[in-house]
Amino acid sequence: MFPRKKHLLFLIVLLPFLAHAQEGSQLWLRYKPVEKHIASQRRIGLRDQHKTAQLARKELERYWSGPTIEMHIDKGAKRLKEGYQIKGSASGIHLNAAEPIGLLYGAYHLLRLQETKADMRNLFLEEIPDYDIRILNHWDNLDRTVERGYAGYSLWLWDELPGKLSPRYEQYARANASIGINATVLNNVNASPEILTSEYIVKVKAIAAVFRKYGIKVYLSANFSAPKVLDGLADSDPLRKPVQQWWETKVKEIYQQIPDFGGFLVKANSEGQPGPQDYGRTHADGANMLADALKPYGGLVMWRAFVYNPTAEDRAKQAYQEFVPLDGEFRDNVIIQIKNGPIDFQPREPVTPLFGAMTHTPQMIEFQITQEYLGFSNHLVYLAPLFKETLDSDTYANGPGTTVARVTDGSTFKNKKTAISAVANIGEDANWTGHDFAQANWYAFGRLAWNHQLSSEQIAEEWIRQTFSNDAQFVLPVRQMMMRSREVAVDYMMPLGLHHIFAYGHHYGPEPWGEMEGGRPDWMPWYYHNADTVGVGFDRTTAGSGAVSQYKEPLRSTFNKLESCPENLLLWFHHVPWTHRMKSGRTLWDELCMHYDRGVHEVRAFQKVWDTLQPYVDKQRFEQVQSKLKIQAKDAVWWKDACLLYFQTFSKMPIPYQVERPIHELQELKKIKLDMKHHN
Ligand code: GCW
Repeated sequence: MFPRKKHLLFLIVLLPFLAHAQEGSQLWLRYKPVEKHIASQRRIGLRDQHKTAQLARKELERYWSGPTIEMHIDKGAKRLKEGYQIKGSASGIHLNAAEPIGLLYGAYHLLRLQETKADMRNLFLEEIPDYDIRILNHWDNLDRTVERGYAGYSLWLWDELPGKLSPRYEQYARANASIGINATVLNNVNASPEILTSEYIVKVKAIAAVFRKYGIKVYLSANFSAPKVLDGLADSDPLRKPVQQWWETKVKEIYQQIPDFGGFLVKANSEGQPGPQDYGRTHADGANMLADALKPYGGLVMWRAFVYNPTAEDRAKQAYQEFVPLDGEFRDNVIIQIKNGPIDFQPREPVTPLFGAMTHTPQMIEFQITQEYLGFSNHLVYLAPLFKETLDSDTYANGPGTTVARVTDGSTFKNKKTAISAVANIGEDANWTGHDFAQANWYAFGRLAWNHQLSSEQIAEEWIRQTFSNDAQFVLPVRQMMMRSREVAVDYMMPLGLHHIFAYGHHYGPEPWGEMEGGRPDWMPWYYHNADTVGVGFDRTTAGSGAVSQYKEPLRSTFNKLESCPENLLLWFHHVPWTHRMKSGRTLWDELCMHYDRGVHEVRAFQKVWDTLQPYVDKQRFEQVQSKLKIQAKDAVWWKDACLLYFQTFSKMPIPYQVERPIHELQELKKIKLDMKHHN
């Protein structure tokens, strides 16, 4: 019995939409077109003809099922910046902004309220973004591999550009605009100079043109030795006229093609990248040369403080030592980009002492959304709590309350331009981020970049409701799972302040015993855990490396004393005896075992939670997440057994008998060498 002709037609039309919705490709933007009869009963009023304003109107025209909306631009309302005001009731809504992009952000805010079934009876809200520049950093190479990327190859199809524009460029721009992200760096900070050739500038121009109506500016990572490598100059010394002129000419060419180009992100004299120090110059000399070239066009230099060298000095101290002496020497269109922690995006780090130490230089946070040290796209780890932990960390830069958020959002040091950044987790996988739940981390970064006072819970709930379901039976357990997931990952990977004990190179899985012949000590796990028969941990107190002295009081004294140091950072700042009594009364060794064991059991609990929610999720995404949780559960046991069996060779203490027994042999674990060439 063949299906009737009209059923066949119905299926052909509907199927792609259904399949489309199931693979996660729509992210949090699963709006349904509003029915004709509803649309005909309301008006989306707008006079302004600007493309971005018209785009806002079109989004509302297509998806808004509420009352009439009058949209208005008031150029005088400068204090709104890119923000907006929404006032209204069941009879009608007024959406006002100072700029067209504010209307677009306001439109997505209204659609978010609609999709999350928020109470819209009495709307009076005003949103002004906390940061002027809210920027993603793509560590995408021109060969389309993505450094530390786990969602497939890079979105940017360089070979087809500028002639062919992938539809994903606009989908990417729309997703970012819906969460207020207004800038992006297209290429890896380990930058190929080639991106600055005329051929690539024309390609970048084509992408920038797609992004423009969504309010997104394009930046590029610039390789400091481009003058020499691209055009054969004798050197790239920032104090030499020919080099300065090369950059002035190059910048002029870029702005001829891309009038609203954002500027350069620069990784210099770090991990082998070229930079001004190659010529005996300072970071300020290098950054200021680029800043001067960009100044006439309003361009910015985002100069990275991720610098460290294999010296006898504690790696955690080196960025501070290099940059604090330069405070105040940078041009006003230079912003120093600083990772949230002193080492490198670990599951937990103390706040970088640099934040707040430089009171005359604008600083921007660099978070990592891609999970280089948090299980790639295999582990469910919701990062908003990590981002908030940094944002809310008090630096005491200007007395108590000078949190990292306040130091970087301009409210403490009145910076002219403020910015916040994160390394993207986006690739060409159908669901954009590899793991369906990794989408929440892209979303969370955008929402916190817009408003750093939002709570991790609220952001999780918004994302769950738009991406999966508004049913409380689904929302609550999933929100709880997401809210626990970062601590769970810390527990089964590196609890109590342990850090950098993962596998060499690709960084996936445990290797606390790691040793690379001739490798740099500061790339070796033992450099960080210093396990011996007495105890474990890195002594960064005044009696040790002295890194604590880079913090303002009372942080310095708090971290310096074993009894006052927060236990979740204990082994970051102290070398602690295995028999040390923790606050729980357990020895350090028992406490360590308890954390690893708890991590394993909580991942298993995630599996159970997710399985009970099968009725609420489309089949494909349910099974995708279920499979990832199996990997995560296996990996948690791998981490627990590797670390406990390895550290036990030093502690020589029994694993507490209530802890699940190891199922691996340490010798076998030491033989594991994952082949992940394209992840290096
Ligand atoms: O996190 C580390 C990564 C490198 C990265 C570097 C950086 C882009 O292992 O892959 O290089 O830091 O932040 O520059």
